[in-house]
Amino acid sequence: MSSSRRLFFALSLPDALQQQVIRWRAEAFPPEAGRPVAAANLHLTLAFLGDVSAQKERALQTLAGRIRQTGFSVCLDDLGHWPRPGVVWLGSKRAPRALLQLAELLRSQAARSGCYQSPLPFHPHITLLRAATQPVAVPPATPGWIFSADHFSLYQSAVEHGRTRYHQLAQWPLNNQDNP
Ligand code: 2AM
Repeated sequence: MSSSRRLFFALSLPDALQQQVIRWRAEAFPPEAGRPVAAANLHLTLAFLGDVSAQKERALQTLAGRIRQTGFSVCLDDLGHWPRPGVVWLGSKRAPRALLQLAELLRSQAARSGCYQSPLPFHPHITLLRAATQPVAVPPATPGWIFSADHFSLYQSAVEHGRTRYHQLAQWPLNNQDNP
């Protein structure tokens, strides 16, 4: 039996923000806009790893644990639609430099460990709707939600009873912004 797991590094959303986002989504988007991502599955992917062996997972966790990076605030003030994957996403007009640096580090560690990394530029986003065929006709929430990222996590993506579930496997702190 294979012991590989489908993994990704991500930022989670604080519970209160998660609830605000799903309430807004329910009001702003009609049912035909797409299939809503479950509240517990809302996250911002930093690096997608694909199917990873237990040995490679251990190595990637060790590397992640060595990262010393300052925490940062993310302003969710942008909204868009990607027709090809059919997703509506929430993002940031100006992603903080520290977020881009963290993702870049995790993605380069993943690439060096043999995990394929897409050549497309990294665009930090939270997928809100899948199977979304229409462009969004909804403005982003104003003035935008802000959340503080004080840790990042490793998740396993699993399909259980036909539904995608994300399980947090580990998390690592990001340093206090006032005391890097
Ligand atoms: P998405 O939300 O834009 O679909 C878990 O599947 C997470 O990893 C999701 O956030 C998903 O991004 C991302 N992901 C899934 N497959 C991917 C791939 N082949 N390349 C990059 N990211 C991927």
